[in-house]
Amino acid sequence: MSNKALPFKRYTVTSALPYANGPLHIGHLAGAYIPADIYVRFLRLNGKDVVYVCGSDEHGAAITIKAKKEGTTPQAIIDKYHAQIKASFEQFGISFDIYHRTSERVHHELSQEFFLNLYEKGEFIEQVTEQYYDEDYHQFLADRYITGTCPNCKSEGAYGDQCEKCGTSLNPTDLINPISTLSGKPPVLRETKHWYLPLDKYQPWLEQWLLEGKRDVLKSNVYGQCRSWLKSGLQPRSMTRDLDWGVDVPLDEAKGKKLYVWLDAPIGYISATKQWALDTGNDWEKYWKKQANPADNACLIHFIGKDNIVFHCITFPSILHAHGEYILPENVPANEFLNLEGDKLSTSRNHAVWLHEYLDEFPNKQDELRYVLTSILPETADSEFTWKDFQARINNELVAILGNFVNRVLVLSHKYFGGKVVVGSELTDTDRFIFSELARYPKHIAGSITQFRFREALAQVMNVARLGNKYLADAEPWKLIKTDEERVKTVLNVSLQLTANLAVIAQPFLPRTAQKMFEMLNFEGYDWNLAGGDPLLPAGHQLGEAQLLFEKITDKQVDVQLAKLSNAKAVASIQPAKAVAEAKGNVSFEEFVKMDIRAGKILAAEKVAKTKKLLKLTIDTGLDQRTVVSGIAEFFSPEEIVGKQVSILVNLEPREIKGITSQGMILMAEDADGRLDFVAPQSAVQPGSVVR
Ligand code: B3M
Ligand code: ZN
Repeated sequence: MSNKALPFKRYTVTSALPYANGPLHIGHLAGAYIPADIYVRFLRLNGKDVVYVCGSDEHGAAITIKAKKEGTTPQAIIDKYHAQIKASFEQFGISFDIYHRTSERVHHELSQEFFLNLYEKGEFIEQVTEQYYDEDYHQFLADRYITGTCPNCKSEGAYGDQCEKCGTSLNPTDLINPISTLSGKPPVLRETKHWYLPLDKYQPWLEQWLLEGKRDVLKSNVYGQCRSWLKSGLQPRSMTRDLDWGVDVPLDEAKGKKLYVWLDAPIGYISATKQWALDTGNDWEKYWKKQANPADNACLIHFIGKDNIVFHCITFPSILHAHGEYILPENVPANEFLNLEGDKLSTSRNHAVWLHEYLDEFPNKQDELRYVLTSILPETADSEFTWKDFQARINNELVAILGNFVNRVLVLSHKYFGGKVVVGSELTDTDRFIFSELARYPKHIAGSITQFRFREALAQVMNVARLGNKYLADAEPWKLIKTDEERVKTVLNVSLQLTANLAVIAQPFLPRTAQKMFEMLNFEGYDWNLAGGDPLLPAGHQLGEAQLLFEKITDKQVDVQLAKLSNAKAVASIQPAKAVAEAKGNVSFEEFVKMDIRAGKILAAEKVAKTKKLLKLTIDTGLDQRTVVSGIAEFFSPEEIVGKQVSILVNLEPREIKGITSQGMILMAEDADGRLDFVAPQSAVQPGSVVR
């Protein structure tokens, strides 16, 4: 890899710290994690000294609001979600060097050190102001606890720190018609002292460093946002809050106050690096501090979603700049948002594909999700995930192109030449064309990656697979083997070299798949520069076993996922939820299996005379035809239920009801209003089928 494309020898790469207040979904992955992971894997393959850090953001109103909602403590929330998020990332294979958390002591200390550094330099403006206070709850309101109308775009529901509609960063007092989310009432103003970062003072510096210096560096969506903020003029921003959750402000006169979460959270990148260095015997300062010789400075890259641009391009760099000892970000490749099936992803409405659920439901299909999400990354505009598209990309691209090609090459090599790499007759023009393409692609892909164009980079990797597929299909070695074995040797040799190249360049995108390809080829290609050079597999080289790389996604799998989403929608629309019957005590498995529940079918139904609620049913249980008296007459007429499937407990002691012997019980669901519905198989099953 040329030094021009990757001029630094050391890289510090960060992905936004997710709030530990909920599980990860595909929107997170597509925003800040998959792109960063591709980039980092690419850097490592190029021999760069990289640290890739992330961790849970455990402060701020995002956490306290969630704790309040779940009726628990902030500590319980962060412990629960930190563990879950960390496990999901690990299982999915995001290759952080450390996944840290901001509740750790090392983080609190470093954040306080930053604050004191700026404080002692006299950077902060100290100001007593009137801030919103909730009189019912006896507390000052964090920005996120106040909503109102955005002064900029006039949309409702803007928060005290930011309008999510237009992205403008706000102060609570900017909001029109503010409301406390605690009491639901308009808050009152009270005096309180805070420490402000003078962003207005840094404005000239920011204009130079960011607007001039990064004009051709930042992605246009990022640059555009920065320009418009600077154009509207920056205001001092308070770095402290009246809150009871967060990092203590390290000043005696600020007892009970906490650091603003957007002061401490980005410092979380540094404290994570510190902890990693401590764990591994590294020097963290090499990754964050200005070096004696500027040529030795690390290259700092922040991967984030678009709602975090202002904090990573303006606030945090201003803090680093004011501190003075730290490097500044070289780039902030923020992505736009990913939508899902025609709608915004939403945690509260449960309109999401949750990573932990995906990992459970599609075991060992991490690369498949990586592939699909990389193909649709919202790099320049919002993009959309649909399950149909997920299926199509896997079946038509991964299975049909990449998987199919690699499998055929390996299977044929084993079949014709005992799994050995063989050399045949001289190269034809077509063969030479393949090699010249192989020499060209790695540079192009590297160029796309270093410009953060991951979709384009992946498309090129797939073009190499397409090239191989076409080459093989045109050469038809399976026919040629009868007439020209020498030519088949060459064709398979070229195909194997192509496969080896493909494995090398696929690594950043499809790490598990590339690893499988290495196993099949009995070859290790952990160096990007191997691709496009001399043939990778020498004559006589013994290959490994052929394995299948991918399998098709079925219509059924897609339907299950779509049904899940529409269920979630249905559930979200039922509100407020009615009380649910209290849980009963546990039963043992042995007790449970004593229940003999079968699928049955209603053969006949009639009202039980002189009752309002009872129907007499004749049921085909598969074992026999029997009579059951059921209290469902208020909800179902006899006519409408004849022929219906049911679940029936067949070994319930027979009981006399209104002079009729009832032999068993039909299972019904009953909601809080007492409404009943049948609990029965969704498609026709044979009567007598066991329900368990
Ligand atoms: N915790 C995540 C978010 O806005 C926020 C990022 C912090 S990065 C230092 O979703
Ligand atoms: Zn707005």
